[in-house]
Amino acid sequence: MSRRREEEQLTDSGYREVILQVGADKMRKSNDPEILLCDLDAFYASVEQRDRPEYRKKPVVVGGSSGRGVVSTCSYEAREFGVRSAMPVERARQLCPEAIFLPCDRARYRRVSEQVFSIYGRFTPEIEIVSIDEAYLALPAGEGLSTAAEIHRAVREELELSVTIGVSVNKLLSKIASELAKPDRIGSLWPAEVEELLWPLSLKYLPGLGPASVQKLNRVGITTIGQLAAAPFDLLQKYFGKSALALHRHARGVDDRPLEPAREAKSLSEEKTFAADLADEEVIRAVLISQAENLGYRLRAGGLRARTVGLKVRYADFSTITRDQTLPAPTDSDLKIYRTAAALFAAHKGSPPWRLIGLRVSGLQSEEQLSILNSAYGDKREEELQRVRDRLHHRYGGAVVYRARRLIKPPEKD
Ligand code: TTP
Ligand code: MG
Repeated sequence: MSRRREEEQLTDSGYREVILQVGADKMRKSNDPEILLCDLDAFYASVEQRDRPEYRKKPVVVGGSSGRGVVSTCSYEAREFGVRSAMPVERARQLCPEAIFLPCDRARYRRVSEQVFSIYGRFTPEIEIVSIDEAYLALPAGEGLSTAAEIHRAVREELELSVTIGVSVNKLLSKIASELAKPDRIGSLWPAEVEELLWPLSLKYLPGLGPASVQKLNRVGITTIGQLAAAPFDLLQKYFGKSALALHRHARGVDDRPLEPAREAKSLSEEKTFAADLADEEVIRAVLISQAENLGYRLRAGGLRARTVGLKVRYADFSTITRDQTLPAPTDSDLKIYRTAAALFAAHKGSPPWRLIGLRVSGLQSEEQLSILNSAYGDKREEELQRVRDRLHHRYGGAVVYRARRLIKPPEKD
C-alpha cells in the first residue's frame, strides 16, 4: 500500500487503533530516557485545511504575506507538484496553478501551536521547543512509544491536526526517525538498528549536514551515512575542522546533546543552509523574518527575553562571520529581533551569493510572566502526569506506530 493511500485512510476513517511492530524494540535493555521529536505535518497549511473544510485534500500554499512572496509551507497535496517551503510564490504558481494560495496568518498559527505544546506539557515537563511546530520531549525509559501514541491521538482528537513523532534515545535518531515516518505517523530508530537502517541512507538524511558539505563528501566517494561513519577521521578533520568529531559520532547514531528546555538555555538559535547558493536579498529577508519569529516564539514559550541578537552569514567562499548587537533593553519581540538582524545583515552582507544564514539570541533573562508550558501544567500538573502515567500501563490503541524498518523506501527529501 502506498504511503499516500494510508494517509487518506487515516483521514477518512478517523483514528485507527493499530500499533505495528513495536514488540522487538521493547526488548531493549536500557534505562536511558527516551526522546520524542514531535513535528506537526504541513503545519500552517494543515491549520488552514482544518478551519476551511473546502480546502481539504486540495493543494494549499501558504505564504506571500511578507517580502516579495515566498512559500511558507504547503499541503502534502501541493508537494506532489514539487512546491516547497522557501520557494518564490511565483514559482509555486507555475508548478501548481490550481493550488489555493493563502496569506500567512501567523498569529493564528501561533495560538494553535500553543495549544499543541500545552498538550505535550501534560505528558512531561521536559520539553525543548525547537520551532513553532517542533519540540523534543524526554520520557522515562520504555515510555517513548506509548506516550507518542497518546500524544498523536490527543493532537488528532482535540485539535484535528496530524503530528509525526520520532522516538529514540537521542535527539539525532529521533529527528531522523520522524523524517522517515512523515507524515502522520510514529517512527522509531533505535541504536541497535543504526547499521541496518541508518547507514544505507544518503547523507542528506543527516541533520545539520548542508548540501555543500554533502557535495564535498560525494566528490571523495562518500554518499551514504555508513560510508561517513567508516571514513578516516583525518579526512573529516581536514574538511570539517572542529565539527568533524560531532559529525563522525552522528554518522554512528551517537549524540549526547542534552535536551535544553528554554528555561535553561544560554542562547537560542536558528540556522538555514541553502540548497543552492542564494543571491536574492528578498529571500534572505524572508528567511530572517521566519527565524526571528521562531526565536521570538521560543523566548516567549520559555518566559525569556534576550539582550543580544547575533547574525551568522556564510559566504560563497565558505568564509563565515558572526556579528552581535546588544539591544537597549531585553526583548522577546519578533519585530525587534528581525530589525536588528536585518540591520546586521545590511552591514555585513558582503557580496552575493550566500550559503547560510543564522540568527541567535543570547543574554537570556527570565520574565515574571508564566510561560506557555508552565500555564499548561497549572496546579493540576502532578496529578495530571500521574494520571497519564497510570494509563500508560495499559496497552494503547491509537497511533499508527511504525518502525523505520517498515518504510522500505525513504521519502524523497530535498
Ligand atoms: P516545517 O516543520 O519545516 O514544515 P511543515 O510543518 O510545513 O511541513 P512538514 O510536514 O514537512 O513538517 O515548518 C513548520 C512551519 O514553519 C511551516 O508550516 C511554515 C513555517 N515555515 C516558514 O514559514 N518558512 C520556511 O522556510 C519553513 C521551512 C517553515
Ligand atoms: Mg512540521
